[in-house]
Amino acid sequence: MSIPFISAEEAASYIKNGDNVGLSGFTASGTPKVVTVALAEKAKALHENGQPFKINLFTGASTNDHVDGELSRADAIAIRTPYQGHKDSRAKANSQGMNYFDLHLSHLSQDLRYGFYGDIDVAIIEATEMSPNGEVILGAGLGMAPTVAQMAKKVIIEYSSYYRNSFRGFHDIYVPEDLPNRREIPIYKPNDRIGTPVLKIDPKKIIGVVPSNASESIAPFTAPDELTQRIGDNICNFLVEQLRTGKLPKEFLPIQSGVGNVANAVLYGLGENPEIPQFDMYTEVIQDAVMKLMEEGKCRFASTCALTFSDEAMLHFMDNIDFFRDKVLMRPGEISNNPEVVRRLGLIAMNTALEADIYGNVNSTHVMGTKMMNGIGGSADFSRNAYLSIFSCPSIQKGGKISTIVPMVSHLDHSEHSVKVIATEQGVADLRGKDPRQRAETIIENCVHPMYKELMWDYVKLANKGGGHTPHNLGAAFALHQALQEKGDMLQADFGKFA
Ligand code: 0RQ
Repeated sequence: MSIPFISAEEAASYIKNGDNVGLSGFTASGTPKVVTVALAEKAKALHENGQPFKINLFTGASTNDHVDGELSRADAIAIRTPYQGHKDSRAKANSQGMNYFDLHLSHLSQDLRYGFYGDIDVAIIEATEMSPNGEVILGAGLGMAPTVAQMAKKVIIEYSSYYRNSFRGFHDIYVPEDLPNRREIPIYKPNDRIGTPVLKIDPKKIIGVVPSNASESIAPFTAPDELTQRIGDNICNFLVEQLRTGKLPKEFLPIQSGVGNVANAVLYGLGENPEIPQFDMYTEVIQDAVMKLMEEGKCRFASTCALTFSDEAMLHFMDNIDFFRDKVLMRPGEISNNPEVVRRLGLIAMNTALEADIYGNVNSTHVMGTKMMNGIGGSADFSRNAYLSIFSCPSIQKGGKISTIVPMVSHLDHSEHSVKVIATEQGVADLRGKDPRQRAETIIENCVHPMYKELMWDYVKLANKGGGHTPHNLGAAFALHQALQEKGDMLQADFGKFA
């Protein structure tokens, strides 16, 4: 069967107002790059003619400017899930111009297969190789590609010629069996292969192939600065102590690491610390730092959903692809983030907080409890089920006008039951085995910035007047947030009227 090459504009013409559209990819990696740009143009033209056009967009995780950026600016998204990280889609979600619901990344494939959100009308899948019988080699990220390709009524392939070498063998495509007869996901080590290297798509559903030669356009991460280095060092020293005291097995445990500069700094720190043994990763995203750790022999293997490499690092990966063939495996997000596997492998999960409270609850998503930043992403898939879940952040933001440790988080993503350790550049609070009042003490002493310590102790004294297992003064609990809102500085909080 021959599948025609078509233009991005023709591909976009098959996507209708109100369609549910599912994409391959995870972060920018493996995400379509040309059809959605044409779709945004189509939406703008229709809107200028007074006609409605919006799609419902389902992806593995965040995307790229070609997807969330273009479609948000064109006001072409009605429903969006499970995660976004683009300034324009963030603005849409916060101005109520798009119905965004923030979901654990491991959940969406199953939710879709069981029809929670309707059918998938069109799937757009980035392929790096393809045969006429619909066998596809995916690109640098999988996300939900297997599920949306299987469910979609129509499939559009974006055929990428950007990569100089073949990705064949880097993917492990596996979809869990249907309920109620599902068996265990048979991953017992990070490098276990359980599926197939190719994605098989019914060729009758493929309406066309759109050529693309765009890179992922991921900017390089900056080297750790003094602040992120201090957070990274604190976490590394803590992990070394866990090894010394036998709380971590001497072989170490596989690592999950979120994205961003702190995550990068921790990885650099692990690489440089001679007391940290060689390790594996079981994670959702690997960034530039991991490639370096592999070349240094520190990281043996990484199971991931995407290679979120900067363009420069991706070229290096391609140049040395044979070195990485037995060291990297990409899985669908449903498997890379699967709680069953996370618990079995006993991961050390390291994620980032916007704010944490004195009892160990964490907000990763909502600034001042109201404005969406990105979303929960995979952070709770991992942290709820990890052997050790660590959340980190700088102790202050915006030049000290914000303390990231507050009396009560203004939005809750990770409860005290999932958060085992909090780390800032000030130090580390190990919350295991501590009751709420002991947790407050260790968090304030070890993690709060010196400029906020007195204020935090004043809150504890006030809260303790009311007694209880987890003491709070409900009037004063958000006094720091209120001071920021009204006076532009949390340090101006005044508990006087609550005393
Ligand atoms: O503002 O951009 O104006 O400078 O928030 O903060 O410190 O640069 O942190 O980029 O690592 O992001 C939690 C958002 C942290 C991210 C979050 C302001 C701060 C700055 C960014 P500016 P930083 P990072 C893997 C796992 C959830 C998903 C997840 C995230 C900006 O890590 O989205 O973990 N996590 N996924 O000044 C007001 C506060 C603030 C604040 C920071 N308390 N109040 N503003 N900022 N704290 C990935 C995937 O799932 C794919």
